Amino acid sequence: MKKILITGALGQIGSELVLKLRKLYGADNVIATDIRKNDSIVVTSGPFELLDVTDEQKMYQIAKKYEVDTLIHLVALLSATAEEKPLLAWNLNMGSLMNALEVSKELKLQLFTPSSIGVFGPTTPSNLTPQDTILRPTTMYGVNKVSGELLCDYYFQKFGVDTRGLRFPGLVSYGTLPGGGTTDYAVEIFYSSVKNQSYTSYIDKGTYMDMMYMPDAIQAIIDLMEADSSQLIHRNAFNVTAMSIAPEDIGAEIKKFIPSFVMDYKVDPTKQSIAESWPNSIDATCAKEEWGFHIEYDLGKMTKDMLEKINKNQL
Ligand code: AKB
Repeated sequence: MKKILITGALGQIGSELVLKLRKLYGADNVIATDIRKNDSIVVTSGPFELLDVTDEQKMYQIAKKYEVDTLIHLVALLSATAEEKPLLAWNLNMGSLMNALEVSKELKLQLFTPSSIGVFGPTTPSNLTPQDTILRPTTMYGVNKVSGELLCDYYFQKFGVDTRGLRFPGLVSYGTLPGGGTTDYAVEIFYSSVKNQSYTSYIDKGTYMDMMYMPDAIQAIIDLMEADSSQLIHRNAFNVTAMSIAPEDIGAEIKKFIPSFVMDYKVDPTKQSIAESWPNSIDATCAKEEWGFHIEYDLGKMTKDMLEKINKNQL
């Protein structure tokens, strides 16, 4: 039985992952932490501790107190915010990962931390981007994520820490909203379509990026963490994706459910240039072969579910 500590538990991934893991492994075996506290079900349905991830000692103390064997480190400043505050991004993203790696080394924990399609850059092949390819990102977030992958490999090779990671594409979800990402438009568009029957996209039409629906992302984390270590060649970190789409593709799908939906564009130059430096589509073959990565949601199924859930939540 696993005992898991999660950082950034109130964020977009954490708030759904905590609940799923508590169902799977028992509420008491999933310790949620975040820098803030609220009255959500994540806080009330099992152990919760306040944790500033830049405080290594506190991270160590909580991990030791609960005798966890696994650390899922989710805290990160995303791409658009990191471009505005590069120094803060470096200090938070890299400092907190070093703390997670050190705590994992000391306490012999398995460690998962997300990487991102942000590791790729303008010189990376942009269609069906392979697992092993050029990693020369032009964003601070990308620099952080490439450095993070290398550090996780280093701790595995040098100290035997069982590090694992996924290069997530944009994640679409109806629970907690993402913040500060380039791909956030793919979540905003659903809320705006239900509320206003319209959406102004800050990403230009024809800009393709990979996306994935949150239930598939959560399942991928669980499957990767459960996978036999000896089968993993890539570890840090696997390409995973469910769809390669442009804003107008989501718009067309929404229109099937909301015929009055209209879309226009007011491009944000910073976010657009980040999006253009990322691949159009990535290849997840290694994840499929090494630990059985699979998805349940394509664009059509995701759109139907998102609109149903948002409508239900608004009742
Ligand atoms: C972002 O847009 O920054 C993230 C990511 C793709 O890592 N959603």
